[in-house]
Amino acid sequence: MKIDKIGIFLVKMELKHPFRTSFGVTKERDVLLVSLHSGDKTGWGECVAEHGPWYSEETITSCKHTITEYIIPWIKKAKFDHPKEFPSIVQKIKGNHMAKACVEDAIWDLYGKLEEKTLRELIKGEKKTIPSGISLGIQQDFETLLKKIQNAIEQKYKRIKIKIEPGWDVEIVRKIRDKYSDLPLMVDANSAYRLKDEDVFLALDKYDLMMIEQPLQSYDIMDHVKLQKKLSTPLCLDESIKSVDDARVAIEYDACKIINVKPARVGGITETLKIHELADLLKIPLWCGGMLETGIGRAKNVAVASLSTFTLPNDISESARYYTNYLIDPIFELTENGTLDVPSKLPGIGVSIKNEAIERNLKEKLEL
Ligand code: OSB
Ligand code: MG
Repeated sequence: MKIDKIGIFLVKMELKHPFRTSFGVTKERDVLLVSLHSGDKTGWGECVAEHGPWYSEETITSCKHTITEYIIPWIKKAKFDHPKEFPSIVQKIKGNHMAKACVEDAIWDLYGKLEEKTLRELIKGEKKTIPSGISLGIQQDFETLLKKIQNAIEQKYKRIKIKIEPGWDVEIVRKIRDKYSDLPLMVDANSAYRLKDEDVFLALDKYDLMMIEQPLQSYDIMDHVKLQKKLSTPLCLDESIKSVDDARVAIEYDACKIINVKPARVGGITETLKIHELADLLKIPLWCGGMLETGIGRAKNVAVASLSTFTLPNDISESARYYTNYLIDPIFELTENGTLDVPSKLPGIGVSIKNEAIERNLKEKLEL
């Protein structure tokens, strides 16, 4: 693949509502976008890192540094024909998965455009529509959460995930279950607890949750093993799984029964495909997580969620959920069945990029 020109864009995206998790509140995101140009074709990637190192070690500033100082100069020098060769080009860079994934995404998109194939076709995703779930942040009070749940049910989201933290957990779930006894419901702690807090999870175990996501610290695999043994509710790991090897260890030791795959967390689409193969072999259900992506990252996630092992509802909501400034056309809209259509008309990620929407909120632009 011949890359003639590379663009880096830092775009300010204001969220419609603050999104609160156990590790902090997000009101706006500075989104880093990478564009790779070959002839008249352009591939796009979105970096999902946050402002601070709360969800993982990476930040938007560390990603910009790693991308501009290392990844871009290295891919400019390298000769490669297929996006699957990208991980070997950047192999010497330890970690920095979100930085790598952003550039790898742009390479896949560009490759799709050059080959005139959709990303779903390139990765052999089987589904043409994907089930959509919604992730609801921690709210100021239960009434506000209840309204958001009611709206999500009316919109036909296939499952509701609520964020939990100490003080906003068992009682909240009990009150939701009082009102909605059969609602497909799950919780995500973003590592807010330790094994000594197991009583919280023993209590949650009674509420027929689909799963409990990332209750303990990301490095506490053995503590997740101990906790899973005491629960009938499946544990799902998010932050703990940074590679196919992490997935193999977690599954082998029974630290979880389900994996939330975020392609950016594991370093890109190529590593995601390895986790898909492992999950297929071991019959582990997957779903695609989200990081408050704009349409660019969302379109990539939708294609990934079309893989056959991604059987559970994904944290991929419709475009209107977080932002009003749409970077893509067409936007993703929830169908009456609570699904999103996997783009099939345009190659690559299957959506057009609206340059004027990027320009509107541009904070910085680099050409490399
Ligand atoms: O843990 O899944 C998470 C958002 C930011 C950081 C971490 C997480 C989340 C979400 C939102 O839950 C998922 C989404 O709708 O994009
Ligand atoms: Mg999570």
